[in-house]
This record gives sequence, C-alpha cells and structure tokens, in this order.
Amino acid sequence: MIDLYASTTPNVLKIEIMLEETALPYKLVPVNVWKGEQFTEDFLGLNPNAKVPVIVDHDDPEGPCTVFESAAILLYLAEKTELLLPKSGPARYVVIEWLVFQAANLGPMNGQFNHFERYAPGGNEYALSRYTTELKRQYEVMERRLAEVPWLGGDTFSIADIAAFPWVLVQSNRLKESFPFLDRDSTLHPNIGAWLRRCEERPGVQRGLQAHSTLKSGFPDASEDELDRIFGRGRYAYRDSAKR
Ligand SMILES: N[C@@H](CCC(=O)N[C@@H](CS)C(=O)NCC(=O)O)C(=O)O
Repeated sequence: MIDLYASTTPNVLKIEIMLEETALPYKLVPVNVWKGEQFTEDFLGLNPNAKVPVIVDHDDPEGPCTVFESAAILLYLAEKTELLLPKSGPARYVVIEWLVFQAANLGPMNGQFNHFERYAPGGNEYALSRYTTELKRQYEVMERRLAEVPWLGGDTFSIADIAAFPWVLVQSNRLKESFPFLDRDSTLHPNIGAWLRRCEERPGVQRGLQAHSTLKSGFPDASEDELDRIFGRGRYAYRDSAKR
C-alpha cells in the first residue's frame, strides 16, 4: 500500500493519476496546508520542504520508502512499475526533459501567477504582468511541441503528460474568462486543446480526477494569520534586507 499525502492541488492530482494509471493500491492522507498541517514535526520528517505531495511506499522491497517532490514521485513510480517512462536511450531523456520542463517552469510560474492573480493584495501589476507573460510564452513552447508529436514526451503518453495535464486543466477551468490564453479551447493553441482531450479520454486519468474530487480544500476556513503563514507575509515575512 502507498500512502499519498494530499491536498486539493494540481501537484497532488499528478500523483493520483499516476497511481491510477499504474493500478497501484494507495490511500489518500489529507493534509490541510491552509491550517499548517505541513509544518508539524511528523510531516517535516517526510518532507523537510513542508509541501504536498509526498508518498510513503510500504511495499518497497528495501523497506518503507518516502518520496517528496511530484516529479521525483512520478519517476519513482514509473521505475517501480516500468510504465510511462522508456527504460533507456534517448526516448527516456526526452520524457525526462519535458517532465523537468513542467517541474522547473510550468509549475513554479503557475504558482507565482496564481499568487498574484488570486491571493496578493492589489498593487502588484508588475508581478502579475511578468508571470502572465512568462506563462503565455510557456504555452507557446508546449503548442509548438504538440504540433510535432501527440504527447509531450513523444509518441506515447508518459509521466511528462501526467505532470503538465493538471495545471493546464485547472487553469483553464478557473481562469479562461479573465485570461483567454489559458482557455483549453483557445484558437491560440489548438494542439494543446487536442492533447488535453486525449489525456481526458484515458480511464486512468478519469479515475485520478475522481479520486481528487473527494478531497476538500481548507482555503475557505483559513484565518488571516494562517494565510499570512502559508504566503510568508505579515508577521511571517523576512524583513532583514538592505534594500528595505
Ligand atoms: N515542487 C513541488 C511543489 C509542491 C507544492 O507547492 N505544494 C503546495 C500545494 S499547492 C504546498 O504543499 N504548499 C504548502 C506550503 O507552501 O506551505 C512539487 O511539485 O511537488
């Protein structure tokens, strides 16, 4: 059995989809990040970076195995099952390139973009413009890639698609009215739209989405102080800077 420490975030959805695609038995362990459950000593023992997702694989032949960072978890599960990642050669590294493209670009930029679009107080036009522009550029990169091949990693569905799919889906659902380039049906990127539909047709992806829908967001119940803590602002902000 694998324990998946989870909250309502695209990074967790990746792992639910992977576990469903690979038919591994797992249990969701909800972590209310808005209430600060990621900062407990027990959780920090699993992930010193205090973020979900984390898995604990109790069936690893070498003993219980803990893995944090969604890209590392996808690699671990792909190697465990020998699925969704070519075993060797150039094809393996193409998949890893696009996996890291998500982990190093699409994920962090969406995170910053979401922060300034949704959570930050007003007066951050420069930051929002910077992250919007960078995200739009990344969509152009994906569009060019998906005009050449059906899946981000090449000819077959892989962990690279699992990594990118939740972010593209969630951003379209939430923001297509205010940021039309994020709309899955935008004429700016028909190949991203077609790829998204191909992903959604997969039964494993559908089961992952179903599992994800059972989680409840703690955001509506978070206090101002809890919001300050998760965003590192107010009394939690680091102020010892020569530029201030
Ligand atoms: N690079 C990490 C990002 C994980 C991440 O940002 N998780 C968020 C969920 S949205 C979290 O746990 N946030 C809690 C916090 O920042 O304190 C991954 O891909 O796993």
